[in-house]
Amino acid sequence: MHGKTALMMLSAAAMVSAREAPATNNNPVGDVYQAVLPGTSFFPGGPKIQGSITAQAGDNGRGVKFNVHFEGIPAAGGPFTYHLHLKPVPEGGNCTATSSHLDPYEAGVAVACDASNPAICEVGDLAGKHGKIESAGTYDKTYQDDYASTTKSDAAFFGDKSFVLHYGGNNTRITCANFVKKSSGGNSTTTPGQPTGTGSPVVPSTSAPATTTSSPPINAAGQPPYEGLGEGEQKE
Ligand SMILES: [Cu+2]
Repeated sequence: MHGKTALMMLSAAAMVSAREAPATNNNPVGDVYQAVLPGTSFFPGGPKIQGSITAQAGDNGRGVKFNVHFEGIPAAGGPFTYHLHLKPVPEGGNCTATSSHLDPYEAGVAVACDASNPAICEVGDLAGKHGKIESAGTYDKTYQDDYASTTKSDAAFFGDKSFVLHYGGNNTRITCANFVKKSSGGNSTTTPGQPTGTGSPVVPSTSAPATTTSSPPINAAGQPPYEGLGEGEQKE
């Protein structure tokens, strides 16, 4: 009896050998990635599901905020799952070519993803961590994922990869799409409130009348005008 208990403890210890995914930080705020479904089925006669996943860094660069929007979810075949996959969809839309799930810490699927302990899940198992698609029609969900990354050098980066939407029962791939970068936050590495200027206070006093009317006075605190650069050009 004692031997059996020890054996059970040993095998339990062996089961937790997979590395937990670390939370990601310092993801570039303002970089937006989006994957838009083609609106066709990957296999003949399949459901034509439309929609997209939009993703960007969470608050203060912590993790990633996902906005998931699907339309045309069928009434049968659920609950549907979707994941970040390792490879992009090639020209022609072959969802099989996207390989397996994004799983840089080798969580695998032997131990089921547990939404209450998402660090043990595959990074790419978004449905496992944040919910499968349970009902027909339109699906809308926004959530924070602490383990995915929009930092190119991070192992959990998915911005050059894809996602795949599957049937629930047999895991068949229904449709897939590539993430593309939609906008850049720029080099916004400056922190607010850092010391301004090194030289003499050249900012005119408030009594000086402005001669240009195009830009409103936004700088009553006396910051050098060049501090404001970078806010104007946001389209890329
Ligand atoms: Cu998948």
